[in-house]
Formats: sequence, structure tokens, C-alpha cells
Amino acid sequence: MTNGIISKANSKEKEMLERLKLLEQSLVSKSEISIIGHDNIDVDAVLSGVLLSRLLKFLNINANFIILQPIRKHNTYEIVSELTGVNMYSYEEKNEKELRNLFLVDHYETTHKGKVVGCIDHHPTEKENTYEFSYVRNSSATAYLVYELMKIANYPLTAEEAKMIIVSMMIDTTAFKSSKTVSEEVEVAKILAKKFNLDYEYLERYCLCLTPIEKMNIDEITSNGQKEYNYNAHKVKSAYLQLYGMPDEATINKWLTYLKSKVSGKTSSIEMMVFIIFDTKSNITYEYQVMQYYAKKIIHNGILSRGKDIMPEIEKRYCNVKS
Ligand SMILES: [Mn+2]
Repeated sequence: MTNGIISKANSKEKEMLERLKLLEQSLVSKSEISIIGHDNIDVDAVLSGVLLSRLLKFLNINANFIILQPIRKHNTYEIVSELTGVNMYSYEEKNEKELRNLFLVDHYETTHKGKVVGCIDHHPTEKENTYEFSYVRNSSATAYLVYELMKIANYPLTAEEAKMIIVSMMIDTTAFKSSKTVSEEVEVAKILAKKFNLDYEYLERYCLCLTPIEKMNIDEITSNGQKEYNYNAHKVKSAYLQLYGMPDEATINKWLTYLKSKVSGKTSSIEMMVFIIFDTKSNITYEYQVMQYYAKKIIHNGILSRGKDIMPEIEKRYCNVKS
């Protein structure tokens, strides 16, 4: 090639072709492959699983997507059924099997029975996995990585599937506002939406996933999306709200007082409660570190990621202090 841009594009294409070949080679001789998303399944895990099962079938590989946990008519279920034609119940599987071949999407290790034969994930970790096939890199969604493979395989993508890819990307990045966003991928999402006549702006608004605080009580508000962490034997919890504009100071103070009472309660073993408000109107992340005797407020520019930006800093603090 004489043109530098073309040869760069070609090397990326070559790399994807190699990856596709490896995917086919490692799976073609397997009797049956079960694709699974992580427990407490989210939109990207469902849709990337369904997309991968379609790609593998197209490649004549015997693969099915299954959901190994009881399905709850929750957030994920609502978004998936409102925006796509995917019915999560048709993938529900109740039995664990020792002899199952598992292919992990949107996570890299599992507690389910079976042998892991492959993994596609967009959360690179310190320790690399040793599965026969693995495609792990930073990306806005696992569904986007599956799309890259579909594209190189000349998979005949439908409008419905293009929508599934865009929705996964938007949900995982707060409609492309979060720090997990990869700008080149946003361009691809826009091109796909245009090509398949999808209402990009409608999807963007929908995928902001605002927390319906007007329908929630204070306990629900202060524990929305709650996660628990154990940092060096220090127990920490986090919760978050996704809002469009901030409530008044009095309301926030009421929430913080409530959180403080939870941290300092007699039976509480929690040392810190990290309460996060993502204000998608002003593009600011408010972080409140609530401890027994004081609360610290940190204002971050942009919509941060709880898992990638905020909690690792908290973890560092507990892991550096010798206790
Ligand atoms: Mn994901």
C-alpha cells in the first residue's frame, strides 16, 4: 500500500481477521457452547450475548446464549424489552452442568459450572486470562467488540441488531457522557443509526437512565444501585443517582443525614458510604464520602465511572494505610 492511512486501516483489519479465525478455530470442534453474561445481568451482557450467539450460528458454530439466574422484571428487563425485540425469558436456563462449555461476555471469570472456552469483555484487568479465545480491551461496550467481529465476518446485520449494539454502548456509558466513552466508537454508533434509520436522539435520551427519585422513598434513594466492597477488611458501600439537574440543598442534606445515620448505627459495620450523584444536565459528578463523624463532598467535572474512577481511589486509600 502506498497510503499510510490505508495501511493502518489494513493492519487493524488484519488483526480482526486473525481474531475471527482464532475464534472459529477454537470453537468449531466443540459440541455445544453456552454463552453467558455476568450475574446480576445488565443490558450489555444480555445484548452482547444474543449478538454473539447469532454471529457464531452464522459461522456454523453450535452456540446458544443462556441466562443462568432467575430473571427479574427489573431495570435491565425493562430496557431490553422496551428497546429491542429480545425476550430475556426465552434464554432462561435453570440447570448447572459440569460438562458445559462456557463463553463469557461482559465479564472474565465465573462461578458457574462448566469449562470456560472463550471470553469477550471490555474491562481489562491486571491479571490476564488464559482461555483459548479471549478478546478483552477498553471499549464502550462488549456488544461493540462483538460488532467488530460481525463486521469482519461480513455478518448481515439487521436494523434491530444495529439498535442492540447502539443501546448497549449508550447504556454502559450514560449515553456517551461517561469517561468510559471511546470517541471513535461514538462515530460508528452514529453511522450505524443513520444507515439503519434509527432515532439516535431518542435512544440517547432513553439511555441516560435517570433515577426516578420522585417515585422513591429516602431509603431507596440512598441505596440506589448499592454495591458493597471489602477493602483490606474495611467495609465500604456505594450508591448513586443519575439525575438531570440537582435537587435543592435541603433535600441533599436530608439524604446525607440519613446516610450518616446508617454508617454510625450501632449494628453497622460500614466505615464509609460513598454516595454519588451524576448530574447529566451540567455534566458534573458529585461524590459524597459519608463517614460516622463527617462527610466530604468532592465535585468532579464530567460524568465519571463509579467502577473505573471513583471506587479505585477509595480502595487505594484503605490499602495504603497500614491497619
Ligand atoms: Mn458492559
